[in-house]
Amino acid sequence: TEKKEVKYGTLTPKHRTDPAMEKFRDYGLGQFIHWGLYAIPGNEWEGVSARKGAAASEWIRTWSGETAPKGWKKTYDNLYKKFDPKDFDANAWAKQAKDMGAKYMIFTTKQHDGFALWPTKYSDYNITKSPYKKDIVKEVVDAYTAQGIDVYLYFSVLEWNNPDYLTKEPQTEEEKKKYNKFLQYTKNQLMELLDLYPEIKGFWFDGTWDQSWVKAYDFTYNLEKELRAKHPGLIIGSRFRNDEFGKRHFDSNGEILGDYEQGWERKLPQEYEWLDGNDWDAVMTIPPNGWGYMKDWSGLYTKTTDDLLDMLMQTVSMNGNFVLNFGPDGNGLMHPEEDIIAKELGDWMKVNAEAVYGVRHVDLPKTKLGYYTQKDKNLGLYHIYISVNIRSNQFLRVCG
Ligand code: JFZ
Repeated sequence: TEKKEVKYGTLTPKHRTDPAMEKFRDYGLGQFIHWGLYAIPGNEWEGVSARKGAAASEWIRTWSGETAPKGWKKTYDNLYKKFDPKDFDANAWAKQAKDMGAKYMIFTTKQHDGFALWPTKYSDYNITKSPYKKDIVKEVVDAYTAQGIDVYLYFSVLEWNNPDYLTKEPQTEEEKKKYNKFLQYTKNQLMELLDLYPEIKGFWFDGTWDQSWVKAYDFTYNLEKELRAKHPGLIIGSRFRNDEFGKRHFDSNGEILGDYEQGWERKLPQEYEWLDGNDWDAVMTIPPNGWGYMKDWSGLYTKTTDDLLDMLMQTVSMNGNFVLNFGPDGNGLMHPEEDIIAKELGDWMKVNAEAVYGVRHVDLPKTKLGYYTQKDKNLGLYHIYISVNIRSNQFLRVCG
């Protein structure tokens, strides 16, 4: 097939071989943390659940209809005045993640509500205006880095309450002016994050689906270049930008945009071939949906440790990283069920880590017993592990 002329296509090779990317490839297991103002309501308000089926708890600001409290959006936007997590201990989080076996973590610097957990110069809607005041992003980056866990920053481009934000492509001169201001603000914040936290390994972008951003391909193309120039080795997923034809994740020639495929969210590929040799991560919630703290898990199917181990092994057997989400509450404590799962995963990882870290896909027919992974193929030490998705069992080692 003929190659299409794409000016704003991919900027990086399909398979980066620099040390930063090789390290990414070996992580196996990661932790996601969604924390922000939504942690205070925990998907309910004054005894009324906003669940509406299984709507995502971090989207509670969009609560509408008969059950929504009066003036809800205003109430939500003022929650920062109550953000004072008295039990927050970044070192305790990092220790737990380490014990669980996470090699990297992704932390929400700013979700769709626009509230920044770091003292950004570019918006007043940030942590310094809360009673807590201190730089939460710094606490997290420092604590995890000290545990040897690589940190990636989640960043939502879209902001629900920013007057300069538009969802549609700007049309009038006034709209263009406003949106350009927003783009500059986004760039400033990203550069600021790289200045403040030079230890970070990458960004996990989100909220990039609106037409305003899609049509800003010239800006986003150059921004990607600038971010990479400022921070050599930076890792960016495929959810950051699109080409001039509006193609997201993959450009119009099917080339991956960014360094790894970022579309595996609460779902896993069935076939290795679907991945087309690209790097990837899978991000997973324990409840069906909902990334931020959800006080009440009753009536929802929540994944068991065995479910998650099965998903972890399926992921690493296909060369992906499995990233498990945690949503701490408004005081900074994990959900009690998350604590249990972290411990159980960690216990399993202590025995079976060899089948998870630095492993690669094995070209063998699938087995119902579990998943194959291999290591050290290049050294002629060819090991195949069969993980069994029952916690009491360990993987079987087959040497060849
Ligand atoms: C986004 C957010 O809206 C959500 O709150 C959470 O942060 C999650 C990790 O990311 O949700 C998405 C984004 C993309 C898809 C699905 C949910 N998608 O591409 O299928």
